[in-house]
Amino acid sequence: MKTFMNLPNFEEAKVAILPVPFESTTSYKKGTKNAPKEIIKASNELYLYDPELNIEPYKIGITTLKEIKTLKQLENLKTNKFVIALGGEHTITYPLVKKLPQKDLSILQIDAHADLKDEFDGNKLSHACVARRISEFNKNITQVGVRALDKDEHNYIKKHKINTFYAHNKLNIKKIIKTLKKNVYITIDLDAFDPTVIPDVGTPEPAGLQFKQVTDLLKEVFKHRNVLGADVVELCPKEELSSYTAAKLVYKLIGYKSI
Ligand SMILES: [Mn+2]
Repeated sequence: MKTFMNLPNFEEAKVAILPVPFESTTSYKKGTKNAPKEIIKASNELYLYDPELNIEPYKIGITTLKEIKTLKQLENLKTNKFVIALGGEHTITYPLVKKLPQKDLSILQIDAHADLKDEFDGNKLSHACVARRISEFNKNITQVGVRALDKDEHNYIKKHKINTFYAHNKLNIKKIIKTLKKNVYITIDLDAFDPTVIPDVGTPEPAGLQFKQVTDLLKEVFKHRNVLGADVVELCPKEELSSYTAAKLVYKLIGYKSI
């Protein structure tokens, strides 16, 4: 497999890109198992320089790990690098969060869906249940961009004081940051974006977030909190636009981690 931005892998790199082509419970459009490969392919088109930050973020050191295909292997992965996992379906977030120390940890979930269903299609580890599974051991969850959920999920949010910022309200970055504890894990389901920004996702949903809204939020999170890791999930690659935009988002994460 090619590496992110075609950079040579090296031991001392601070950031690790982890391809996770895991697809087992997709319910609508299929193909997210091809996402890591397509994001990495698109990453070769990125400019090295980031004018917003006035740096070349790749200089922090980026290495691309060998792909991981099972949830068990994900849970057992040991590395001291800042890992950005490329899904695959949203289920992969569960082992990635579970292995972290939960004390003072918040999960920032940028997503069109609440993913708080107890089960979906008879499966408790469905992509539509990932936040629910995480909430069973850590309820410090902040959701941004949500616009598709059941009444039951809404009741769960109220009952367990999940911090859900719906897409129909104006994005209030200050308010979002206030809900986050000292340490933060970031999971970005690409369906959070408006489908005009990233059309190729497993379960597209209209009236979503713009690219700059998300990067403005991420920039503030990295500035004010200690981010332990991140994932970018649910791309269902078809055209270059979506894969390239996902790659750009990953590079923005690396940039914000660098400053
Ligand atoms: Mn999701």
